[in-house]
Amino acid sequence: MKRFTDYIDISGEVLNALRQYEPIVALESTIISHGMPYPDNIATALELEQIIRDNGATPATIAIINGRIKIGLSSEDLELLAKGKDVAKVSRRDIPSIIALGKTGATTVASTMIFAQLAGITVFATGGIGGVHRGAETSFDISADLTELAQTDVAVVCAGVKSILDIGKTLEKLETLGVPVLGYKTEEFPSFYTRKSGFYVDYKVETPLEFAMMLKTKWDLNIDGGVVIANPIPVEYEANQDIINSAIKQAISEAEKNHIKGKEVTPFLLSKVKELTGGESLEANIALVRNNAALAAQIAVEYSRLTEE
Ligand code: PSU
Ligand code: MN
Repeated sequence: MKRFTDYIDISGEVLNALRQYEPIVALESTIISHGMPYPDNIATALELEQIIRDNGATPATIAIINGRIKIGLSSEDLELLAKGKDVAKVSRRDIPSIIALGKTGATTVASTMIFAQLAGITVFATGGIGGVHRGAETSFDISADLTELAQTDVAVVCAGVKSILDIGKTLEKLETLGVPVLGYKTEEFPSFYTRKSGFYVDYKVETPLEFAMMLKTKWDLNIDGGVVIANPIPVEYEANQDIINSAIKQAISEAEKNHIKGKEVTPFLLSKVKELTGGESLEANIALVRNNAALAAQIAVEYSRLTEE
């Protein structure tokens, strides 16, 4: 009989950290293959790993390479994902096909959470999570990231959700699913490129230790599922709200015109917004993921201190 470990390759660096119960931070790979252009994506991927090390934790970038789940990627793996040829976008439901057929895929928030949990990693840094799309009342387009957050025990550090989504409905859905939405030094839920959204988090949290205490409490009580940790983009990197909003409007109307459906919707909107806003959005995007990697590492350090006793 095959066990789940037979499907997974863990890098030496990550394996070492797991064996010593040292803090680890998971990173997704869709952000590399579908989220940023080459070569900014590979440079950012490597930089995020270094930021995590500099903050006292071990980075574990996750993907499926030739049908193997990989936790901790080599520079060749990262290069392959960054060039993005024949790289599938893998959410929960894509996992069995991509693995069984020996293909290569980049993991979304949902699938990165699944693999992080299998490997025993509890903190994960990304840019933005998926959510409820605008017009979901007719399209039913709601990201599988939300149902994953309801059941998989991983804390996801993000800069909120992009306003390609309906932020209010996304927060309502997270409430229904019982997912805590916590803000780092903020009462307002951030909207990725900017610090504001007009919507609020459940609790404002002041320190990485407080986050770690909340995670420990949740999982000690067997309340399954993850947590959204919303970390606003640093002020100096905030993008121009009007430019972003008009790009998003145009991207959504082009998606409708072109009848984009299913898993293509998010990558289509992201690349249109990128195209329409040029360097402005890319620079903000890189700055916010760096900020998230640092906070995630600090939370992982506190969480492993709390749980080693
Ligand atoms: N939002 C972003 N950048 C991203 C994504 C979302 O601002 O790169 C990616 C993440 O990997 C996320 C996925 O998990 O898109 C959600 O896709 P979907 O909406 O198809 O579930
Ligand atoms: Mn969708």
